[in-house]
Amino acid sequence: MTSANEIKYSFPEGFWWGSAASATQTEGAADVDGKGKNIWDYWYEIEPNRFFDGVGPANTSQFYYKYKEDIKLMKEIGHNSFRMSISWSRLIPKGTGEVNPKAIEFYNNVINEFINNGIEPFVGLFHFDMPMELQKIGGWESREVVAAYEAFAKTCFELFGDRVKKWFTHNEPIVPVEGGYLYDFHYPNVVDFKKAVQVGYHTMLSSAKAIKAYRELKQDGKIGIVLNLTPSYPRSQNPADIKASVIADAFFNRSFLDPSVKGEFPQELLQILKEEGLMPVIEDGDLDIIKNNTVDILGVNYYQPRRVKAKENLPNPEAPFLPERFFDNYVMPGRKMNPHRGWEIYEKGIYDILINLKENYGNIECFISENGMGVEGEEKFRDENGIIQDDYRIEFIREHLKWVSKAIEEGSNVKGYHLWTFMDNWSWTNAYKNRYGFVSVNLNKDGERTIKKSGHWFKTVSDNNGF
Ligand code: BGP
Repeated sequence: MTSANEIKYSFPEGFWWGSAASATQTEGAADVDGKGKNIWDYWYEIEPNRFFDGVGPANTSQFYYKYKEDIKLMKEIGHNSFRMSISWSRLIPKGTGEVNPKAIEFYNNVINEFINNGIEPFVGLFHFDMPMELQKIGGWESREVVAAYEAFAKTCFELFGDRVKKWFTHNEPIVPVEGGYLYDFHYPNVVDFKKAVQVGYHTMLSSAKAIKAYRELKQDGKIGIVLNLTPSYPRSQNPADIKASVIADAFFNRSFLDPSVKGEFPQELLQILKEEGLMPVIEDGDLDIIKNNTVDILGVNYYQPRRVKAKENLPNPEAPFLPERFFDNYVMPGRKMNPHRGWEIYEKGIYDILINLKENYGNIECFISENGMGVEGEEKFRDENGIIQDDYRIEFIREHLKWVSKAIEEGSNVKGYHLWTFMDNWSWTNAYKNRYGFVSVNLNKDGERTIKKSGHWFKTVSDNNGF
């Protein structure tokens, strides 16, 4: 173990060390104890070919059965906090109406197990997993679904809010917009910008409504949202490149960040939507709800930067409207890559985000809610003692934490670091291709768990509150 005087980067007392995961990606038991179907269960049924190696969400990593063992392992690797999500279609199988008693029992057991092990559960309400019955009536396109979500959120607060003191309305709400309505990587696989805008708007409204409901219950906790803030770097300081990056930022970051923290949408975005006739349907009173119900706390997911440049060619005026009408993605020569996921690794991005929050968003309380590295074929790094020697992951985390530490020195209000993810899990259409965990999951041996080298390393970091 590193001794205290060797600690070069130390973190503020009470720093949150842990990881994050989501229900659909870890629980398994997708068709058990009354759980309803969500869009992932359904999409896999009709198009299994869309998923890596044809592996679907039915079993994932079996957290439903193994949660005790998993929470014990979390404790073993130094977690003091962990973000999970509640599966809407497990708790309320049809999305509205009847609540599933088996799900109440399961989530009560899980939350209690966390608390008994000294790990604070942070709980998310929506992590890409729309109940199928609600998708049938339009999912986030529909105002009825906003009402259903508000009722679901309230049910969760009432059932679990006595013990859960950190809630998150959504995880990366831009992703279902991108995946489901622009770029065809989530069900319902629609490519339609107008619908995308309505979906984004309804999601944002639902977040504000859940926050309002939470505050009305006076439960004495904090409520926030988790956003994937992907800094938009221009290729150059040429005004055309800068303009491209400002627009990309407005579409992909500020679309949710500004209303969540400041209660209003960015002007740059509104202007484009108005000019293009793409404004969503907004009902009377909505904007006040958004204005008056901003977040207490922000989760920041950071994996990669976005690099952009001014458009090289005029867009085809007949082609479907996509944000890329205003910029091209820029492939920077010599960028550092994670080839398995195809994502650039740029550690300083995490610092840039935190400084942006400090300077332009009132230094809102925040934490790194996801950061991590998915690697294919990790079995080849397993040593003779059965431990995966994932030194690349340790380096990845360490290099990001150095920048987090620098941001703290400069006054950032960042309170913790959660890795994506605790154990290898099912990554949506990538299924089990890339492994992200501190703990490996052997799918051929009933999901056997083994702590990787990074998990052991993380324990020392957490114990020393630094490295
Ligand atoms: C985030 C999601 C996670 C997780 C992670 C890794 O966008 O919140 O659910 O999956 O990314 O990405 P992927 O699984 O696509 O490799």
